[in-house]
Amino acid sequence: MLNIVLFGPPGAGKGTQSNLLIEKYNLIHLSTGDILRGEIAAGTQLGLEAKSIMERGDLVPDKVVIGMISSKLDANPNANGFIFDGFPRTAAQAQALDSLLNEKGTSISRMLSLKVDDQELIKRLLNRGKESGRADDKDENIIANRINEYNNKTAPLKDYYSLQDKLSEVEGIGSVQDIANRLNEVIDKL
Ligand code: B4P
Repeated sequence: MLNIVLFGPPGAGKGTQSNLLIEKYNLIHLSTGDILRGEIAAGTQLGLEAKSIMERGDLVPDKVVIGMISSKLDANPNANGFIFDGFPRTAAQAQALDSLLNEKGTSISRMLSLKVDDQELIKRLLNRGKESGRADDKDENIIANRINEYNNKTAPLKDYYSLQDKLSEVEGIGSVQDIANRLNEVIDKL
């Protein structure tokens, strides 16, 4: 199985690149952000709990997102592999993902980490905010909080995967196709 963690700060291009990778490698896309926004749109209890947390730019509790990923893994027993987009975001999530995959006799193949500077992230997210209406993309203070959450709780996961010799850092500035080519080059060598 090919199991990729697509990693990077908010606005790095994880969602954008995931859409290309799932086509090319026939993988299932698991985006915790998309799943949470789906719950909010459907007005479920989980969505109601997540809405205000996401609008502040904070992370949703580990227990909630780990449960979501666990049920998506169970729902796709014959998958060729998965792209984890926006998950894991904390050490507890990374450990839970390792044990969920281990139970299924598989593991993470590689973490691909997109490198983009803060100025470019802010520009991309404010731009998307104008079109998508996403509350967490409209306000520069909320974007700053998301970047802060990333630096404090999520970026250290690069060490977690590096210690397992599974980290590849990829330049995330350039055209969408150029970045896709860089990611493909790493995956094709696995
Ligand atoms: P996510 O949905 O994961 O949102 P994101 O990190 O902001 O977006 P993404 O990174 O996918 O966007 P992309 O770069 O593709 O999370 C939102 C919130 O959900 C979190 O703040 C948190 O509250 C919650 N959450 C999600 N997962 C969680 C978890 N595991 N644990 C706890 N909480 C969780 O795109 C950004 C923009 O850049 C787009 O407009 C795109 O068109 C543009 N872009 C992409 N590539 C580009 C390029 N090469 N050049 C120029 N622009 C580009």
